[in-house]
Amino acid sequence: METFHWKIDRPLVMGILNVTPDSFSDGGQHFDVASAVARARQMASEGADIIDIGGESTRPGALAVNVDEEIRRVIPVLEQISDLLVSVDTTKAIVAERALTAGARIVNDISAFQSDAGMLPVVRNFGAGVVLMHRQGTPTTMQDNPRYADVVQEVREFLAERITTAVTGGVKKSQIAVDPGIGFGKSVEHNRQLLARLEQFAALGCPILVGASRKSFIGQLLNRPAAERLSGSLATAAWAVLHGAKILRVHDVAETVDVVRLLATLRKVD
Ligand code: YH5
Repeated sequence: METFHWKIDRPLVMGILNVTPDSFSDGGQHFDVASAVARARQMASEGADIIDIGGESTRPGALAVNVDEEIRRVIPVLEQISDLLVSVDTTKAIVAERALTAGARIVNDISAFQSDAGMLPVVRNFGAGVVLMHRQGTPTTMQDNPRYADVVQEVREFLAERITTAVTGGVKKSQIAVDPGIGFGKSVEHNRQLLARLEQFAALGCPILVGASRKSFIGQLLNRPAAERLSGSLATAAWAVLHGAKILRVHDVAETVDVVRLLATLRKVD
């Protein structure tokens, strides 16, 4: 397989595809492969550049899922959408390896190679793209009492160190995208600072991914429940693009694609 290199001439939209039982209407342990495939195809038709498939809930307070269950959720769906550009949202090397074998090209590792020592070699050996994200703590405890002296400086230094570790381990810098990890062990003010000073991540020299879609800091800043965060998510997406984001991880693909396209049109001076 050819090595994946991020080559980005316009902001990319990554559509979120959750394949966790709680994201399906029956609410039970059963979920439908066909409806997940249909959702992926719908996002692609709406203009998603990447489909990010995840079988482990990473919401605050969520419990870990075992590897067999994660594989059982992710791989059957992935096998049917391998004609699309797919990233796999996992921290487990075995899940990543199975997903890359089934046609995914990118690993979205919210632990930035810190959960599983096998992950870096898998990314290197498959020549996969990778997203390295900052988080403080683990999903169970991360929102309890997040603390930083300077959140932007700490997150930037962490990501610089993870890039160095990856490159030293044989991953090409051109395979790497970085992510400040909005909502992962951050207060509302920490999230606000990361976005307000997003330009300060450009010096890392890798494309910046922002995942702010529907997250609770938007709800808290606007006093909106989860179902009423579309406007806030789109405003955040526009802000992020204008301040250097190259990949937007979102639930609402059609609306976000409109934002990206309109910004591209407005940028032209001729
Ligand atoms: C991310 O930022 N986020 S999963 C809570 C919400 C809404 C959305 C309370 N995986 C990221 O999407 N991967 C997740 O409402 C991610 N960057 C990357 N690279 C959490 C999520 C969410 C949580």
